[in-house]
Amino acid sequence: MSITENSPCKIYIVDDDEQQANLMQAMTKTIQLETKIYTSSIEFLKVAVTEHDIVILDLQMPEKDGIEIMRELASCHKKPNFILVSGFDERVLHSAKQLAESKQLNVVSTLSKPFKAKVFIALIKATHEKCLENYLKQQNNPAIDEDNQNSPTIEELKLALRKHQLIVYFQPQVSFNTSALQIAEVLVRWQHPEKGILLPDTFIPLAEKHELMNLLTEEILMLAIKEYKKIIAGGLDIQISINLSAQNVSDLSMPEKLEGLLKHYDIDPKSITLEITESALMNKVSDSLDILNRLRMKGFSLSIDDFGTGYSSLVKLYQAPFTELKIDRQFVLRSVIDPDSKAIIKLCILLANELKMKTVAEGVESKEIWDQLQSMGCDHAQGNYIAMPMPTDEFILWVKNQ
Ligand code: G
Ligand code: G
Ligand code: MN
Repeated sequence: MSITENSPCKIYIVDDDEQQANLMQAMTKTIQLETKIYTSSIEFLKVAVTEHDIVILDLQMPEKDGIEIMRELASCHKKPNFILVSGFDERVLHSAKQLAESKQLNVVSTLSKPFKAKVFIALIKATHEKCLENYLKQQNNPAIDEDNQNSPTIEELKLALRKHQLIVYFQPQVSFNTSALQIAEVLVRWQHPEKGILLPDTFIPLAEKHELMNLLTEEILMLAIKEYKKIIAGGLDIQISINLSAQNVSDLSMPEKLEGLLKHYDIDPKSITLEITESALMNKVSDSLDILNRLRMKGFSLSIDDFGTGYSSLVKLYQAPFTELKIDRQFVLRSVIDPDSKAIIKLCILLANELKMKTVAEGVESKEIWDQLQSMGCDHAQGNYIAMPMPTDEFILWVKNQ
């Protein structure tokens, strides 16, 4: 049996044990998914796999083992979605997964042999749906393609700042308990005259590299304040959260500047949460603590963003006066298919509760994820299941329709 040649998300089974491979193929067949089997790892390495494909990979194989396969694929920038299978114990699978992730390879899940058909089928089904969805998303929005040859230059970005081409969207965060809207995150977009709406991933790293983040953040703050004023004028009583980058938390005068700006527009810092990524705290620790403490004293709430993806220690989390912990979407998205992600979320919530911090899950994309995180005691949800990021007018309408 071969997979449909034109399927955008192909499924490969790479296992030297023919019987085991046939069994897995028969299981996926029950949900109408075709697969292609490779019992030779060397043969498999010749395949042009894409980032949308799924590779069910046995770790233990004679010619080249699973770890070698992942290394070779990573070295030629082939990054499919792996499901690792092994007869070894869980720890081996777990560390193989860590290794893969250190090479920026995506391991969707791991399975110890023998596994239950039901578990395997559910995993393949969920993974296939997710891959297909990502493929469609990329088709509809080529700007998120990392290899996009069309990526903007720093000169274009500087011009965009001068011509005020940046805009802000709002994405609601609601309470898991009451579904009530609490706060909206401000997310920047670039309304490019030719390329359309560009996402921050295409220009924030560029701005960071060229030390343009302070200028960019000033512009975003101005936009956020103006739009927030419109939201308040629209009769809504909500708060907003704004993202800061590492370069913003190294300027010692930033808390005073920000306070002055808000005073000018008659906005109470208590209505504003500042989101700072874990990796931003890696810089000069004493400076960032100085800045964060003064921001907190002025009344701002502070959120640690993308928690779990950086390298910050528990000590740092304890030292900095954060009021909120945002669980990174990579864990949230996988919480319903990957027990390790679920375990990490559990720990994040426990830790946040101990430190009297609020928890926010980002990437709540489905009812399944909502139910999962709700049952785990997370406080607030943000994600496409609730609403996508929206321009101000659309956001106000959305709130009024709730
Ligand atoms: O929608 P989303 O693609 O908006 O955002 C992608 C990433 O870009 C997020 O992780 C977010 O933290 C970051 N980002 C979005 N808006 C801003 C912003 O205004 N400032 C900074 N520093 N980062 C932002
Ligand atoms: O700054 P931060 O990483 O918190 O920004 C949130 C990011 O998550 C934005 O890029 C936003 O577009 C994205 N996002 C929000 N909801 C969802 C979701 O349900 N699924 C996915 N994949 N991304 C989401
Ligand atoms: Mn954020």
